[in-house]
Amino acid sequence: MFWTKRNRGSVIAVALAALLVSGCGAGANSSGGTAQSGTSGSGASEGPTYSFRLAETHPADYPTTKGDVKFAELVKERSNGRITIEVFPSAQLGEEKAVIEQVQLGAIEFTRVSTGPMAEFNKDFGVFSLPYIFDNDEHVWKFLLSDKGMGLLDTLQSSGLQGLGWYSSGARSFYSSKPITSIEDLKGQKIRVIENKLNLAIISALGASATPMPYGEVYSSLQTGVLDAAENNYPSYYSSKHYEVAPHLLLDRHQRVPEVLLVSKTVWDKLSAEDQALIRQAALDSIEYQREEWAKYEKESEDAVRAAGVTITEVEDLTPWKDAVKPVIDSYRAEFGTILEAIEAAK
Ligand code: GTR
Repeated sequence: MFWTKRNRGSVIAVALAALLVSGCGAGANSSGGTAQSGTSGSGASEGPTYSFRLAETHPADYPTTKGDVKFAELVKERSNGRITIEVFPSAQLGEEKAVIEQVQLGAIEFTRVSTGPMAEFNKDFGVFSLPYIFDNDEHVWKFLLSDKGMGLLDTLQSSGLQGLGWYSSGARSFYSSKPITSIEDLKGQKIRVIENKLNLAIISALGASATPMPYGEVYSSLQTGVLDAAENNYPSYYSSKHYEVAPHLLLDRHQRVPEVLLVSKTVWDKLSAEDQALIRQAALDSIEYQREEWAKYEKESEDAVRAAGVTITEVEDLTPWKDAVKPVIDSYRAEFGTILEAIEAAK
């Protein structure tokens, strides 16, 4: 795991690139393109040319990255090659929190991130970190595709971002370098969480100690004992190889934190209404493909970690878990009132 070092270099490179292009329109490269005359044609192949970048934390074979690539292909195809989006996988452009900041500035144009770190950038997005608010993935998707769910993508404008679509991310469970088979076993463990304040409250309600940390640092921290445990879905547990250093998985499925595809509002506002519609539709049309890829990889990764000898304990009774985190949910109920009601109604 050499991500951190490599990322530092990339972040500097990104910042420099941002300075260089800041004079020519939010990273948009109108290389020889002329503004659309608006007199004829469908518009898709007319107008400025753009070459954008999309930052992705996962490697190329991961379902979110495949979704990003599908999205980029649709945009390229439908604009007749005028708008290209290059996907940078494996956190080449930085860890999620830093990338979101760069996207807010317009230095990186697009990204796919978890809604977990987004909670620190837009308060409504914190709702997804509340534990046990969704029964299953079907429930998640019924909410995401509802008016309220799709409306959340637009509320990001006040945070300098525009949401384009949602991707699947399954359920998150705890895994540790020490045997864990019950809620009691988590007590006192140092657990890595995605960097947001809700996660701190949740982990402390479970009697453990939360360590917020970028994803790329978790493997080595588990290996060296800086952390005892972490939490994630099967695909990330497998793809990051965390199972090698934390081979005890406790399936409590405490969170279902969807993924979101974002564009910088600075970039978005410079696009024509036609290009915005084209990009938005391409994002929506990539969702089904990502969900299929997700379902396949979720199964593959579960099989792979089982085959690798991971100890997997299914939590039979979630009552003590739900009781432990209830005060956290209650303390956020007023803040997320109408969103929580919509989530409830989507059951
Ligand atoms: C994964 C998610 C990533 C990242 C990671 C984490 O499930 O797909 O975007 O947020 O979790 O725990 O940092």
